[in-house]
Amino acid sequence: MPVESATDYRKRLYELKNEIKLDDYYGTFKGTVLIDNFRKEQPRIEKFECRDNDVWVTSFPKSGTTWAQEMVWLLANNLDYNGAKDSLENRYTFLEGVALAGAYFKTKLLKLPIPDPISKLKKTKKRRFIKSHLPWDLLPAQIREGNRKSKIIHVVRNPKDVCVSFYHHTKIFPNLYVSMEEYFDKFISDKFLYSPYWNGVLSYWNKRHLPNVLIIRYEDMVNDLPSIIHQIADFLDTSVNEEDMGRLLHHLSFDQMKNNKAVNLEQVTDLLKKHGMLKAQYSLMRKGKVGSYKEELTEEMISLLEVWSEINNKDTGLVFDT
Ligand code: PPS
Repeated sequence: MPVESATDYRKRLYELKNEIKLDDYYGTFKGTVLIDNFRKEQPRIEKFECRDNDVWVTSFPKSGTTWAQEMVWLLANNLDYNGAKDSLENRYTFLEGVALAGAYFKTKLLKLPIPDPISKLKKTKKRRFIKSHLPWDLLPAQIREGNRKSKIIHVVRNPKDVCVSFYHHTKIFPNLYVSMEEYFDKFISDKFLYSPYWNGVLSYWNKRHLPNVLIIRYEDMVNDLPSIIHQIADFLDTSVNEEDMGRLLHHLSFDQMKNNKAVNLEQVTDLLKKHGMLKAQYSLMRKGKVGSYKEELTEEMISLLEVWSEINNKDTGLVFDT
């Protein structure tokens, strides 16, 4: 890109930062944009009692969390495919879920009973599996201060594909679903749910040296899933033989995951459909590719994302193979 246009894009980013305001249902928590409802939850999460054998799967939304969750759960549970027929929502507790989507669905969807995640986790006797999209700075104090050996697997994905995937995900949140252009401006000016993307990702990347933190890349999962499976298995003190590997790869393939009701969010989307709340065609397993952003973002959007990434990801050592 010629230098003068990079300068133009920087200028545009700066303008957008000033122009775009936070929607009024949002609040900012240690710099992260979340539904204001999180205010009640934050002190409880801060004080949450972790256990050494807890397993966390964390990510910025749309980074391949569900895929990683299924892989991690199976590896940590002796490849119990029968147990994996239970929904992922039951097998994992979404730490901040009630404060975000929960509050919305609960009131709108005929008082759907969504259990309080923290009370549920306190009562759980078995090994606990926890999902969160919170950045490192908003995790419980015991994790941040290194008082527990809980294992944290953090998934990262290149921001261009995340940006597009997140846009499509907003179809299940009618109050967030706007045009791509409007959404894009919010995302790139760090005014969208869970923004800033770069803080979310780098807050974990900077902890990658900790023995209880493992960072995996979505792009590596797409390109070489067996290596990632071995890496996670090692991290969880287990192993996978050749025979097991074949079945696991098949189970985790895009087509299988897309048709697997225990992981594809169909139970939620069916409910939304039933209540006329799904505003457009939605599938959690949408494309499952690296680089599908090219089909939907304009050249200008791509250049803005590149300049934005250059500014925010300078000298961090984190690279995405796109
Ligand atoms: S969420 O809602 O934040 O939990 O979404 P998340 O699970 O993090 O990300 C959804 C994207 O992951 C893709 N995905 C897969 N890709 C390849 N193979 C498999 N098996 C797979 N499972 C999920 C999914 O398709 C979403 O990406 P997009 O680009 O939207 O297709």
